[in-house]
Amino acid sequence: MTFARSACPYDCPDTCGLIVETDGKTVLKVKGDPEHPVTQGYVCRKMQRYDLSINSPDRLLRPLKRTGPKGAGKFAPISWEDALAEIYRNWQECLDRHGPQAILPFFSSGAMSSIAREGGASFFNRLGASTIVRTICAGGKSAGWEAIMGASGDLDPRELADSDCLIIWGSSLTSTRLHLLPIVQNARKLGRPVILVEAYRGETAKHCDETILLQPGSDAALVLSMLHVLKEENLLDYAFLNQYTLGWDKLEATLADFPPETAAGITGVPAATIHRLARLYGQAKAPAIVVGTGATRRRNGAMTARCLALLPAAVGAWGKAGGGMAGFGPNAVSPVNLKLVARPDFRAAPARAVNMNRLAAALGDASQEPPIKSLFVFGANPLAVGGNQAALMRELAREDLFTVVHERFLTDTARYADLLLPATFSVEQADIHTCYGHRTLQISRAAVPPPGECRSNWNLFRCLARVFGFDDPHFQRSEEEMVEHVLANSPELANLTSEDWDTLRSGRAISLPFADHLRFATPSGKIEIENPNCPEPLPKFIPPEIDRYPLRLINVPSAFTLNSTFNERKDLTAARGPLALRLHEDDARRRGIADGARIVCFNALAEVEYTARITSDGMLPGTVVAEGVYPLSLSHNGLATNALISERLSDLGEATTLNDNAVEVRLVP
Ligand SMILES: Nc1nc2c(c(=O)[nH]1)N[C@H]1C(S)=C(S)[C@@H](COP(=O)(O)OP(=O)(O)OC[C@H]3O[C@@H](n4cnc5c(=O)[nH]c(N)nc54)[C@H](O)[C@@H]3O)O[C@H]1N2
Ligand SMILES: Nc1nc2c(c(=O)[nH]1)N[C@H]1C(S)=C(S)[C@@H](COP(=O)(O)OP(=O)(O)OC[C@H]3O[C@@H](n4cnc5c(=O)[nH]c(N)nc54)[C@H](O)[C@@H]3O)O[C@H]1N2
Ligand code: SF4
Ligand SMILES: [Mo]
Repeated sequence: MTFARSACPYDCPDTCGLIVETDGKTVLKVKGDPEHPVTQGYVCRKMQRYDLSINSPDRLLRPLKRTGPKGAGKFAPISWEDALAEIYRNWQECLDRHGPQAILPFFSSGAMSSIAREGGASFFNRLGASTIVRTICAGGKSAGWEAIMGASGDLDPRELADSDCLIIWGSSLTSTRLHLLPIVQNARKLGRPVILVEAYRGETAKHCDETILLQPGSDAALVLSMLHVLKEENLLDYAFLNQYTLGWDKLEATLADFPPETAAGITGVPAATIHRLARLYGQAKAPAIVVGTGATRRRNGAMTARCLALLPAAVGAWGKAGGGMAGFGPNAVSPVNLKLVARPDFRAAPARAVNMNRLAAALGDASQEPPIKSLFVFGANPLAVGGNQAALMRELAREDLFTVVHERFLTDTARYADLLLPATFSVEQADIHTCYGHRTLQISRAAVPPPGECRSNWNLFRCLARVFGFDDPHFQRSEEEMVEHVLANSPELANLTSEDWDTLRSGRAISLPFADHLRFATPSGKIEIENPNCPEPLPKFIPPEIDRYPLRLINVPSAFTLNSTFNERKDLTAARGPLALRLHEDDARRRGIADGARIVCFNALAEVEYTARITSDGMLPGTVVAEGVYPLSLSHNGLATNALISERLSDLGEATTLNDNAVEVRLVP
């Protein structure tokens, strides 16, 4: 038996350290690494049986070529050489007839490690293909943060141990930020208040003193009203505001519009609760807010993030140990130079940028020059996670679209592939693991060889580079060589000690210094409350738009899956239960819906069937909640929640508006 160190590769803020037990050929067990400085040996329930995913009988082990209609999932084996030759033939024809921009790569966050995630970009940059705008996750939140805070790093969760008041703002952290839970529990043990501000009362609420439920999309009104109270009660830190911010006076003049009585009507939060929350926050010595992403996946999402960032500035929290904000990312800049992997310099000319949230629209737009004739998907499952699922399904079924998918399982998207190429798991390749939740960095080496004919992302792109005759030394590097190349040429690592390097090379994670929370990486060096470069120079409340459907649909991550990843695990999907929609009892009663009933949720885009789950206090009336991303094989009527999601983009950042969709619900007769 051998042991190897590794890291969880998934799109999760924790990037847990792992210990992989193998017999040299196969993975026997995966455990948490007790030596990891943050995750300390504990991993979530999804990864406690990572071996079941790695050794799954459903894993794709050899290249496959489609033999049935698109979507039917019928394939026959093909050799790698033939598959690569087919890609070459098809793309050469594409290049001749339409030029390289008729080819669109779609990649996202299936594997977050640096080379697996970014390496493919270098190939497509060299090819001159269209680019993909990757804003399906937190693009609105980041754009809002940057508009006011610049590229400043926020709190590493470890810093929260010093905070005397925690507000969890729209985060289901028992699912998505598990390693914050001990910090939350410890704060409560010490008698420090922990308040949850949410549109949905899920598991996280059980770990907080109080849950304040609001109407989805009304967060900015709550923030401005809290500021109104803080001003009235002399709880603003003018010394901090004068020294470290720009534009406060103008913002302050707008607060008169948000007395708690007015904000109560907008948010659904009682005026007395707003008063109490503002006082609690303003009177704390070092208050901290942990911001999830849910509230910012909206048409007013970036503005919501900008408004949230006003709170720690207004009370001078950034100046106090443990005070400030977490959830936007503690890395001011990436610790490793990802340009060395993605090679933007390979691009000879700027290319068309296609927004990943608008894939159905982009594929369907025959008038664009050139139209998209080939789609190459890796590390992503757009049919399951994007918007307008029914339209995307129609586009993917098009015979004239040559689709290649590099995957580990027969996902919803993979079923539409012309060629389906087998991908590795993280434990079968070398890579660098940065972390977007805390300031750690780790490298990992292959613990076992790839099974069957699986190839890692990087090895696949090296093969494609060879077939296309791209002989730049970049494509000659093995994964291990790429790891070394990137580590040796990342300026952010220049100050590592020799002890750090030893730790890193031993496969353990190192901790990097926390950001300096009084250095703001904006053009002025101050928190830019007023930003003249934004279409709206001042933060404000933008009311959620009214739609002709009466209910607001929001999406909540499931503890049993990670977006569409882990849907291959029957142990996890069985525990998660059927595709369900959670409704308030008032909304259910009005529609004659009982708990467990089969219902249809619909809007102008689609009709999706769910099992009804009724709660008396899970949300305010008017909100409905879908938890988790379900594969179509587990849907009731061949469509899942993402069929109800529009392709609209956020106010700044061209990001997803996943949580900004109106629907109606009726009983299935
Ligand atoms: N188990 C598990 N872990 C995951 C994931 C998963 O799917 N499952 N996803 C991973 C990914 S890709 C990401 S980006 C991260 C973070 O994943 P995110 O999807 O950003 O999840 P959270 O940060 O928990 O934020 C979601 C919360 O926002 C709330 N919310 C929705 N709308 C509003 C609103 O208008 N106002 C307020 N106040 N709250 C609202 C929802 O009720 C929900 O509890 O987690 C990662 N980790
Ligand atoms: N309804 C709803 N929709 C959502 C969300 C939600 O909470 N609810 N969350 C949204 C968010 S925050 C995000 S970030 C997106 C995520 O959407 P995606 O980035 O598409 O992520 P996943 O759904 O996890 O799919 C990742 C795929 O990559 C594959 N994969 C994993 N590792 C590798 C690898 O090394 N190589 C290759 N080639 N493939 C690999 C996995 O098998 C999996 O099928 O979804 C968004 N969509
Ligand atoms: S999904 Fe998140 S919590 Fe679970 S092991 Fe991976 S990094 Fe850790
Ligand atoms: Mo995400």
